[in-house]
Amino acid sequence: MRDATSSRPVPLALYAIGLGSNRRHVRFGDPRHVLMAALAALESDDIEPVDASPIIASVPLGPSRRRFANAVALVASPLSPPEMLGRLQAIEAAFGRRTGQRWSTRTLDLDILLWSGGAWSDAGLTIPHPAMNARGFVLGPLAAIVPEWRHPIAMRSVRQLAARLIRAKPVDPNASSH
Ligand code: A4P
Ligand code: MG
Repeated sequence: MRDATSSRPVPLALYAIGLGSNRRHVRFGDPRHVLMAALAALESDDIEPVDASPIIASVPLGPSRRRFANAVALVASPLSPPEMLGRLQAIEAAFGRRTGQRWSTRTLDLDILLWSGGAWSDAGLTIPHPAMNARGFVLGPLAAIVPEWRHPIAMRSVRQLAARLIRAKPVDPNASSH
């Protein structure tokens, strides 16, 4: 990837993106297939897929009763965190995500979990994702692809955070995979 105004390479950042779905898509099918389509949709001129976790099935956290499919993608990009959030929201919209009700059933939810620049906080965006350390459906897939990535606030690796969560919840219903 190069800066359009010069031949200098633009520095790339790594992002870990959390994907979730618990609603069928009219074209792509069940939530697992929605995530497969979303992983493909992430790739663009300035978003380069690096790795992707297995897709797991997880019980819903919160009021929704439908099971989720969850996964994590690792991508490299010159985009800033707000630019990346804008891209993710455009992809969510293209998948027909309903907005308005928090934690409602959704076709596609894309969250920025971690960024190689460390922490980011503004009115519309917080990185690391504030809830990630308490969620097996995030830490499990994340540990499958970037176990050594150090959470910049907890100062622990993803592997350590995942192990700590499993110890805290010995029977983790979100650990099951397809
Ligand atoms: N926002 C702030 N930080 C971030 C970030 N790091 N990544 C802002 C993405 N967005 C971020 O999010 C609301 C606003 O958060 C965005 O406009 C953005 O500016 P949203 O995705 O529009 O709304 P939401 O997803 O309904 O709310 P929230 O709080 O993000 O919900 P979560 O935490 O994403 O939880 N159970 C299972 N098993 N699996 C799931 O994937 N997901 C949820 C949703 C609930 N239960 C689940 C799952
Ligand atoms: Mg979200």
